[in-house]
Amino acid sequence: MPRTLFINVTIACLDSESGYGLREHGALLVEAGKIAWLGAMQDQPAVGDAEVIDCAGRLLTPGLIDCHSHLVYAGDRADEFEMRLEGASYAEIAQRGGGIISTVTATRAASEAELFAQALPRLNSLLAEGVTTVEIKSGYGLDSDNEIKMLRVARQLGSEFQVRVQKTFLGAHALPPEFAGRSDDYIERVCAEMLPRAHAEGLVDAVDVFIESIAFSLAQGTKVFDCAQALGLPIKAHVEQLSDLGGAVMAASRGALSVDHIEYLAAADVASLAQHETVAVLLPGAFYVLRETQLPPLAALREHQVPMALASDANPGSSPVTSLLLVMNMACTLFRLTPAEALRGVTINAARALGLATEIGSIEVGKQADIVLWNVVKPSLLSYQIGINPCAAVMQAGNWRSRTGLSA
Ligand code: DI6
Ligand code: FE
Repeated sequence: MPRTLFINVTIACLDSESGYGLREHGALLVEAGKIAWLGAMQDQPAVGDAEVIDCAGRLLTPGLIDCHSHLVYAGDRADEFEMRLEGASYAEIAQRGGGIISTVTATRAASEAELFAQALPRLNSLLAEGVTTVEIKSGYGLDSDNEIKMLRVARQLGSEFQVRVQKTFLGAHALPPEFAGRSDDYIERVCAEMLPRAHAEGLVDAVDVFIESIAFSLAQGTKVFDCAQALGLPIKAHVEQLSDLGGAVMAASRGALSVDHIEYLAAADVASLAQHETVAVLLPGAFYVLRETQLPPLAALREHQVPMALASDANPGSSPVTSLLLVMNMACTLFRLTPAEALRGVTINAARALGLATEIGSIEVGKQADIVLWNVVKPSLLSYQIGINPCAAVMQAGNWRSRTGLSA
């Protein structure tokens, strides 16, 4: 395992309660896959045979973390994109049997190899911009075999590429057509068979539910969480995306890692997120694609110091987005996050949303050496530019994943 000393580097440590935690003229030692030392350049330790990288003042950050994606699926929904441009809404398309269910049909018909091949360019797009951890949800299988198939593909992506994949079971994403009119029976199936089987195969790091008028009720979501927590699994939820059903408060009160979307969350309910240390995951890609106008309760989130994460929500319907840098820009422009909040959203707060903040998400001694060197000298440039990829080099767990930009 290489020992590497970075010198003459500007480090956004993300190790404080706000801001970048910026350290200029710094140095950083990576050893045994971890961050072994960091400090001012003039204090750098004697490092023997370590490789020394002169960063010429460039910016180093933690590896980016995409804490909410539906990266594994088959087909596309470009036709629905056109329908929405002609005036149909996302909910109307779903009610007509399109939407999530059309991706379920395509995903059920695909083999593991086909799903893997189709997910690959999307994963590569994330990796090219310095993503070192990605969460991938099931939810387009909606029966045991097909949910397990999706999660196996997610696992395979993580074992064949230098990226950490967190697998989330989202069996309660939509009602499959064979259960039409019997949603309670489907939830029973999720709890009694689908989740336990996927968990028994070691495929579940967390359990998600979609609580919404076009998906499942608050009571049904609660039932799935009962089952997840009985298995000792962390929970998170898609809530308040299109309407306010009280899902975020319910999830937070059960200690959910995160509540995601939350455009329709009432400001008065934000205190319960703070109380239970639940992360607010904002998904500006879906907000943009659906031309949503209802903003998440940002002032209340800030007032209560709820950690805000940002993610791609990469999916074929509401967010065909595989660029976290673009998501950072959208969060600033659409939600008026500061560039510092945006970077926190894809590093330390995304790590919190996955329950991994003791291991990754910031540059601190003892944490895993997931780091990105960028061809920029200050962090606001990451949120500000659109369409340029300034990623110069990426290290995952102390090993180089790409280093072509090191000498640039
Ligand atoms: N909300 C989302 O953003 C994705 N799932 C969900 O519950 C969208 C899934 C899709 O439209 O395919
Ligand atoms: Fe989603």
